[in-house]
Amino acid sequence: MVDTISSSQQAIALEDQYGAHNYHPLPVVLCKGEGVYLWDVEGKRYYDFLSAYSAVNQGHCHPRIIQALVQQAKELTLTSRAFYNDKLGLAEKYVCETFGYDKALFMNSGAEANETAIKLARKWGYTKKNIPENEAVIVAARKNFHGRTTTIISASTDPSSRKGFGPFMPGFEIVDYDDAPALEKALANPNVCGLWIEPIQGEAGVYVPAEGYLAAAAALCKKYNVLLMMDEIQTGIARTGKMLASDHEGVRADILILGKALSGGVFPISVALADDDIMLVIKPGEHGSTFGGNPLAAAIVMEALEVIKDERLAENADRLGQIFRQRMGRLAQKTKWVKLVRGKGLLNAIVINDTPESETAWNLCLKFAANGLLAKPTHGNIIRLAPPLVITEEQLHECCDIIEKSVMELA
Ligand code: IF1
Repeated sequence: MVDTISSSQQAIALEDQYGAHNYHPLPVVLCKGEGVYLWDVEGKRYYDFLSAYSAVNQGHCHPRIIQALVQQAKELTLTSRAFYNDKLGLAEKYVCETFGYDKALFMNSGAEANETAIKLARKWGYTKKNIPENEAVIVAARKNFHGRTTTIISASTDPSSRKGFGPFMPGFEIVDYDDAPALEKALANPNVCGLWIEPIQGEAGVYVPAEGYLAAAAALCKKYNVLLMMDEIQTGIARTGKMLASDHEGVRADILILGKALSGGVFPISVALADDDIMLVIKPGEHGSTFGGNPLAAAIVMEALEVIKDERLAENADRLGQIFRQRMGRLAQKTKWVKLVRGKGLLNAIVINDTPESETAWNLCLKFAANGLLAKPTHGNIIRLAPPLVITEEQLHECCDIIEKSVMELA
């Protein structure tokens, strides 16, 4: 017999008793989402300023994407790749034409798409760059976040991602992010097959590199015959005011890694995109997953990306992001609590003027929630602020008012 939830505390108690304690959520229990809004089980409405970490760029339960899901779900959801299906080829063509690559390899989670990129880069290194077998090196950035598998955390510099999970995968070298000279030194190693970076470091606190860094990194990759593996899982799909954050500098990755908003938060879909000379190093039977490339995901991803284009969400993110940073900049002038605002498009963060160990950012997010807006600190004193890209200017101002009111309520 299936129980139902009748109160927030009942839901929280159930998760506490029966669920792994691998998260520390805000004490909010959500039961409905529509556009920029979420409702808790008591019926309170919130503005969503996290967007499921940029998976819900199209807004919660976008009707066109839900329609695509429901329609396909009634026909065929999964065949495995032992056979063809009538949607995957269409979705592969669609994403290749949208992002300008020869081929796509669909997976499910962002971590799996990153793992795919690692395997592609390594195998390309052995077969095309003549790196000695098992000696390929991938250069990653300090403070990166690419997912939570044991290989991916082998390249992490965050103790909370790594501690207690060794031994780690060899073949990763760390360089400071946003430091082109350090990058040149690392890429000069002939055993380096890939440079694996985010165009903006999301989890590190929405750290935007200096203008020109991405272009310099791309040029160094070309100079040293290294694949640029760009993780746009959080920054892609219009979040930063362009279809890809790399587009702000006209940079084209050799391996483009996408996830999250590929489905508008409706279904786990991720993809690695590359041209033939890279993608075809993986032969039949060497990589894949049960659900990777399923017809349901294929139907959803085409509609989810059509919505991004039809509703001009990149343009909206660009325009409203500027207004948002202006409002937050003015707030920083008025209060000791907000040190600065940074970001691009509608991927922004405020840095709270307290130590990372302090509870201030957490307490401020509790005040946001009491005042009808949901956000959560990244590391310590940094609060990521990222609404669905369908937000209107009027709603954005209302949210800035909530943020301002909440900050002023801090002691
Ligand atoms: C959690 C962080 C954000 C990502 C980038 C790959 C992945 C992510 C740039 C992996 C996923 C999510 C994971 C989620 C919280 C969230 C997160 F706090 F973990 F670091 F956004 F910053 N590359 N980010 O941001 O994709 O396997 O999750 O589909 O793990 O708590 P995934």
